[in-house]
Amino acid sequence: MCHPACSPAKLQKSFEKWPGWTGLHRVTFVTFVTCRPFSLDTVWLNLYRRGHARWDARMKLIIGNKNYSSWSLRGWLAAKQSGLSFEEIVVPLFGENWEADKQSGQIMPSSGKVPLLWDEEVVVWDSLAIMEYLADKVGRDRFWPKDDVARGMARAMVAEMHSSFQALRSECPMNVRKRFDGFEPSEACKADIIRILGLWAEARSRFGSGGPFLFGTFGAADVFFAPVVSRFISYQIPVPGFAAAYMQALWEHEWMTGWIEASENEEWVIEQYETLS
Ligand SMILES: N[C@@H](CCC(=O)N[C@@H](CS)C(=O)NCC(=O)O)C(=O)O
Repeated sequence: MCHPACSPAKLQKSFEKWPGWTGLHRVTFVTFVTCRPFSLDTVWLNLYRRGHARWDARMKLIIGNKNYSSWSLRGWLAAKQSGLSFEEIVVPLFGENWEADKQSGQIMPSSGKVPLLWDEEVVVWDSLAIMEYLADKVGRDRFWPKDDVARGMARAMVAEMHSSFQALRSECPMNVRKRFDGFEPSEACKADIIRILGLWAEARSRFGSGGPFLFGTFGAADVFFAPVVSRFISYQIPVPGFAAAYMQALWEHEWMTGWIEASENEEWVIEQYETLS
């Protein structure tokens, strides 16, 4: 982060006339005092420029249990990908206080669904809306491929994930820490799995040369398919080698390892998601 010789006030003054940084994610400077290099995340530069940077004004992300809440994982990964600082508030789904929690001011705007993002007076719910709100705030390139063709496909894949794959979602609820033996998918669930593997294969082969993720570097499509990777692991879905390699890269991503560890440490158990339906 910032070198001590470089105060927030000085930075704000320097950058208030700047048109903004998009595309670049980190910028390196050299201090005049010590000639030592230091780098800043462009998200912070843009926030200074807009005069919004206040050390105590962190966004709040309301999520459900990390072990079970797949939409929360998407919202949380999107918040991580934004590079912005946020406070996470975990509300246990279907726990003894769930009905009361749903009525609380912080969850009410979504009518009782998580995730929700509070950014001062702004409230955004629904994982896709949260990701798009954050992309508006920090720049599209942080989430989406720059290339039009790749971005078109990434957007379509994310939209399809958000609206489809009902059989997979209902037969294989996310349960990060669990491994189920003997899962037999229905024909509809098999079709969902085959469709997803086809999408992954196309993204990886056409656009994945820059890294191990769907479109090379980690982005919006990985945010949205992360819970599917968790489901494929939990329900021991056989997958071809390219998909296994992608799943391993995602599972070993540092944000995922943090989420997995937190899931394993949660004490809440939702019985209906602990057995095969
Ligand atoms: N389309 C919403 C779905 C949100 C959703 O269904 N969240 C689940 C948890 S994964 C929830 O809050 N369930 C509580 C309930 O239905 O009462 C999104 O993308 O965020």
